[in-house]
Amino acid sequence: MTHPIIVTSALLYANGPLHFGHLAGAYLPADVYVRYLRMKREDVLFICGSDEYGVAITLSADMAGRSFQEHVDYFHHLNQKLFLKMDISFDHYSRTTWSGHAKTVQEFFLELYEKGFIEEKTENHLYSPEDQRFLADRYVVGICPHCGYEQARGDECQKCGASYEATDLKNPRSKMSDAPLILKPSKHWYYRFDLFQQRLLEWLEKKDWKPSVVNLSKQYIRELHARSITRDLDWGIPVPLPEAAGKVLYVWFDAPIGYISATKEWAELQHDPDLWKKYWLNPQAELIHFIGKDNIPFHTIFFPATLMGLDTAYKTVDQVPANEFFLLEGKQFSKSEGWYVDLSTFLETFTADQIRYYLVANAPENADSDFSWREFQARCNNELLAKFGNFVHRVLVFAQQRYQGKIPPITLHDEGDMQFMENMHRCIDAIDGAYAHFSLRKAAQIVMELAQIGNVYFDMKKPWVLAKDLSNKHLLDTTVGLCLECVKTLAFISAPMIPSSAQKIWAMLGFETNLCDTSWEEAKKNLPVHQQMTSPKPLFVKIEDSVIQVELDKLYHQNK
Ligand code: B3M
Ligand code: ZN
Repeated sequence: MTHPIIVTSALLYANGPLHFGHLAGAYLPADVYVRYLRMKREDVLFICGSDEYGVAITLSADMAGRSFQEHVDYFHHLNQKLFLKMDISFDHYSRTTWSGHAKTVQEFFLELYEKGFIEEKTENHLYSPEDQRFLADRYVVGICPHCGYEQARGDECQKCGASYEATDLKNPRSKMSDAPLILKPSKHWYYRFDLFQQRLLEWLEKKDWKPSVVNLSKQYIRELHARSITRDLDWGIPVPLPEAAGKVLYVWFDAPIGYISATKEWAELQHDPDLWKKYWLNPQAELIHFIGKDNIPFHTIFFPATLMGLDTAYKTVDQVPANEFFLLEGKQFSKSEGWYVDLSTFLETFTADQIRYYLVANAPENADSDFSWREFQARCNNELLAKFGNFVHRVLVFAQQRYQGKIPPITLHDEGDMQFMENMHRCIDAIDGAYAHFSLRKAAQIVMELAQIGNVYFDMKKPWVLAKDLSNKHLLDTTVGLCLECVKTLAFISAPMIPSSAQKIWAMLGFETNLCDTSWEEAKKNLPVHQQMTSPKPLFVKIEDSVIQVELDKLYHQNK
């Protein structure tokens, strides 16, 4: 154990169901990494929760005909269930409507306000008399002030690319009701991010992040200015000032603080209310934020700058393994356009490990990647089933038939045997490095490489031929013994990515413990000779073309 590590995944907006794009971006990479750290015996805490405030929630609730609280309750519980089904092993999944979150956020706000980092300004904002509400940029359309395009968005024009304030739009209208908007003065509170520019630049210099993350962060630091952290909304954390009635804190001010409040809630559940400090008030601790690329500035600039304004020295982020976007058959996921795969329905036909493997092997680490039904089928059939599952099953079945399921001793070592054992240890060390550096694609390649090495060894040694001549007993023992060592090694190295299948292998090898709680160091330890294994069962089933065709028809049918 080296130092406390806190891993967070982006708090998921509670206004829609979890989908593959979310999993590929911020949740599965984090879960694989945390499972690996647990096997390395690290002190790691995995924190997440539902992000339940913000104008996106209010509009989604209005469209669903639910109250805001009913709406976030529905999706908070639905997504908790989906994360469980996907084996995403958070230590705590919180939510930003829990009372302790508002308390922490308001404490932060008041301290920053009293220290002079927050200033008040009254400016004109776009107001809909018909809806009787101010509208955020994303809900405004109008005529682009630069090119006259009539459907320009509130913050930038899709046609000429110009960016501007929503108040610069001509003939601004509500995106939902098309109601005309007027300019109305409103007081808001602005955080002086610009005061932290130098400190952020020096802080960023020491980071060894992906160039895409560093470059985007530097761009935001260069353009830092005071930004409004309050909104005219009737859903959010109230601004804790007497003159701020009706104002709430901007969701991106409160949500990242949710990582801290969620850890406090977790500590209370451990009956040790100060336990959170080991992760957040400890300079030796390590903080890792798993996010999608659209959330980078909020995690590398705005949240750290918020913490830098406080007297207490809170941990600021050490690693930001931000992923690119994950598309569906080449297009962005879109619930509203019916371009999505319903995860609950998906899990009625396929397994969590099948999609986990596919998303790991196809992770959008340095470029957008794509979910293709045909490729999903190919990966599951040609790799998971034909290479990995087939090797495990044929070895366990042979050992069951020839040795009544007892693990034979490894005695002889010819050149091929030594090479096989060395390959196992090489793959263990290689995947150790891949997991440690968030390289999921490489990790998946290593698992399949070792499975293939196992298949080649099994076919070369031909144990079914050796078994015909009793004088080959020691040779046969070694062949089967080494193949079982390879099966065990595959279970270890695949456990972070396909935990359910790895656990099944571990149980079939005769272990009654939880593989994911077993030390990584055990991976190179030989199996106990004569240990009784259990009867082998296939790990995966073949995905037929007809099944995929049904899914493709469903996708194109639901796409409006
Ligand atoms: N809910 C954005 C998103 O879901 C936001 C993340 C908050 S992390 C503090 O993409
Ligand atoms: Zn324009």
